[in-house]
Amino acid sequence: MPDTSPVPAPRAAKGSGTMHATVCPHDCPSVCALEVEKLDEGTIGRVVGAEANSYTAGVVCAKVARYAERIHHPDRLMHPLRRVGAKGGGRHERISWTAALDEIAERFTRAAQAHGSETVWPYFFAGTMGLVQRDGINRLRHAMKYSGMDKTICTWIVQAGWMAGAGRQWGVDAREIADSDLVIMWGGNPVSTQVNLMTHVSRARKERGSRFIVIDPYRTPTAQVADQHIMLRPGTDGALACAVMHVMFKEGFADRAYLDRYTDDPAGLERHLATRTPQWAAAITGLSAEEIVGFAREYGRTAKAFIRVGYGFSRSRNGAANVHAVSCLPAVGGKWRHRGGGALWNFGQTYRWDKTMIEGLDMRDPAIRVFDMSRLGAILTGDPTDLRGGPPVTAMLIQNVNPMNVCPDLNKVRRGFLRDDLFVAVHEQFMTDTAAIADIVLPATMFLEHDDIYQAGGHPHIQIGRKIMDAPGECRSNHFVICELARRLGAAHPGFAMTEMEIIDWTLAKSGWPDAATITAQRWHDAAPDFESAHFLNGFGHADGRFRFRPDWKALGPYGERMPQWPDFHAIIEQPTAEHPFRLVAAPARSFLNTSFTETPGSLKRERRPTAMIHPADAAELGIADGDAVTLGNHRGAVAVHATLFDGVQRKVVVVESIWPNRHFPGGLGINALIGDDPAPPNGGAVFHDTHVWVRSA
Ligand SMILES: Nc1nc2c(c(=O)[nH]1)N[C@H]1C(S)=C(S)[C@@H](COP(=O)(O)OP(=O)(O)OC[C@H]3O[C@@H](n4cnc5c(=O)[nH]c(N)nc54)[C@H](O)[C@@H]3O)O[C@H]1N2
Ligand SMILES: Nc1nc2c(c(=O)[nH]1)N[C@H]1C(S)=C(S)[C@@H](COP(=O)(O)OP(=O)(O)OC[C@H]3O[C@@H](n4cnc5c(=O)[nH]c(N)nc54)[C@H](O)[C@@H]3O)O[C@H]1N2
Ligand code: SF4
Ligand SMILES: [Mo]
Repeated sequence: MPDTSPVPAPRAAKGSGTMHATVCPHDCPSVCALEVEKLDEGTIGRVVGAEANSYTAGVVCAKVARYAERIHHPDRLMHPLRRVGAKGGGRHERISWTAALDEIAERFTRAAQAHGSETVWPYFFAGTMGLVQRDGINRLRHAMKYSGMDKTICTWIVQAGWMAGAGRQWGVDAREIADSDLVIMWGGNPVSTQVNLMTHVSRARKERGSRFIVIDPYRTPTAQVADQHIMLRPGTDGALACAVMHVMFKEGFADRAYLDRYTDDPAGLERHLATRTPQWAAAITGLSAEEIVGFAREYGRTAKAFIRVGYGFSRSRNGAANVHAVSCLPAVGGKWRHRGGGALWNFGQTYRWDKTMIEGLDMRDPAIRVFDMSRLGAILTGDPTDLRGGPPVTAMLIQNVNPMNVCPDLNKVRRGFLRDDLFVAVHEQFMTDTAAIADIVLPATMFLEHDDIYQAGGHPHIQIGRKIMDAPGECRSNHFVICELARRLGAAHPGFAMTEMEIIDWTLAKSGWPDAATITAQRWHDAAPDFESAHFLNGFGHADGRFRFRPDWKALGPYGERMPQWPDFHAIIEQPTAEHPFRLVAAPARSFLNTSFTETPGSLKRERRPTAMIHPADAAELGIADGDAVTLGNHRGAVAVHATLFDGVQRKVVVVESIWPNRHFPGGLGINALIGDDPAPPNGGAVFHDTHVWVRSA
């Protein structure tokens, strides 16, 4: 239910500064409502969470609380740069904005003349989550018929898994956790990656004695504070979920009336699950059958049981099947019927945006090829399947993403970027690994220096963040760069002549939301669906309104055909072998946000250095002591880090929290050098936690 209570102004500043309401722009489900202290025209002080926002509830993560370190960082890019010397040598000289933009436009024009427009590839992701600054690059792409991309690097696999069953991208509001008796964090680490969820969990534990269970291959900071940590082998969640459902059917916890009314084939599911016993799942997950049965009974008997579906357990080759299997649980138990019961992955479809003006969708040509962004290395090294019979990529504009760090198979990505016939322009806030290999580098604004509008994944608020200060040096916004390039390239669309605020107002009006002035005055707009809709009590998102235990995987993507018909353990993960006996989980680090904050002193101090967390018994076998230099490797590459002995993992599972810049590794490439870029079924996506490796004392 939307919260419509009147919202007070931001709290008062402590000293002579002023407090400004804004929004955290980073790629995080929390999308916190912030209050930022402005000390003078060019300086910020404190950054705090808005107490009046019912989701943020006055809390922000430590790294954003220290934002002054990032926005006023001495290494911020201030001027456009042009490469001098060899590609990848990292040397650049200062040039003017006019020279930089002219050169990009000229190189794009020449490339398109030589190879056709699809040779140019605008590449972006969610460094800022603002819709105008993030997605405006697509307007240029559509106007110029440049190659497009599916945004497969983050939410793609979990989305396929969730949509397969539920068919609509929303769910139970996390604020309803106040009414939950059991909260399950499945494959996610909110203490590190979306701290606000923990506010709601902590309140429920205090106020109604709710239990909190974490399902994760390692003892994360979230698992540490849970009532129970189910520490399974990575990539085996499908087996655990099936065994839980097996017990629910067998022991009378299945809600037969609900199943008949709301699901596709409960009888077929029950038959299928007959062989998916706790013993079967124990062998696959490395858990004991007793632990699985105990968990199933607790879930089975608790009506108000809330599952927060994380991203982590989707980042495997079988991730979509795992997510779907987990999403079946609240349907089998009829949990959706209860306040505080059900599940949440993401609120994406709540917002019903009309993004025509932002993305230039009225110019979209469906004949133009669309790449899988996670296959960047394969694309740049000319894999014919990826290029789809089209020309090689010879020119790129990169905004809001740092692919030389974050993409899978970094050796391949680097080979691609070092091609002599490839021109790359990178628009960035810092000299990232990607900016360092660029031909032209452009300095970008930060969120307090431009206007934008934000939606959230973890809660249903629409928020607007206004520019509150001028950018330092010659930093310019993404919108500026896109519009200036459009002018030089002759791209025509009304969006190129509008300000950010005009685009925001157009988008709000077309999408049926209040206008920007109203939302700014209210500080946010709560777009929560009503109880019946959020709980799918009016039906799930498929034409027949029924949850699908037997999804139409083929309809969800080209690799769907290979997937199991029913929820199952899909045995296509990169299993350990004699040569590669370990499984690597490359999970997010608490003080970084992907690669952002890897430059701030506070975060660097807390994370210290790239570290492999290894079980003491495995370390003893390998003759590795705490703090030793070790190498992890497989057929894709080798990466040197330091070992920490850690008993919060199963044997033969190793965890390296990420994403450290490449310069922190002696070999010059980070952990993603070990990760495969093969597309996960049904529709592609990157498998960051599904890697087998060997571990050696260095
Ligand atoms: N090993 C491992 N690898 C992973 C993951 C993992 O868990 N483990 N997670 C994956 C996931 S989920 C994701 S989403 C990706 C994220 O990968 P990225 O999108 O690359 O991650 P970020 O560091 O959030 O943002 C990238 C850059 O955007 C820049 N930026 C921020 N705001 C702006 C702006 O307004 N304009 C411009 N031009 N630039 C801006 C920042 O300075 C930053 O360098 O990484 C993936 N890679
Ligand atoms: N501090 C911090 N915050 C972040 C980020 C960050 O890098 N650092 N990244 C941001 C981004 S882009 C995103 S998408 C979100 C992601 O946030 P989350 O939803 O938390 O998801 P992940 O980061 O992918 O994975 C988190 C957990 O999944 C676990 N995991 C890995 N494999 C499996 C498995 O097979 N089964 C199970 N059950 N668990 C598994 C990992 O061990 C890890 O603890 O966080 C955002 N917030
Ligand atoms: S928790 Fe996420 S949204 Fe909130 S301030 Fe930190 S990074 Fe930003
Ligand atoms: Mo992400």
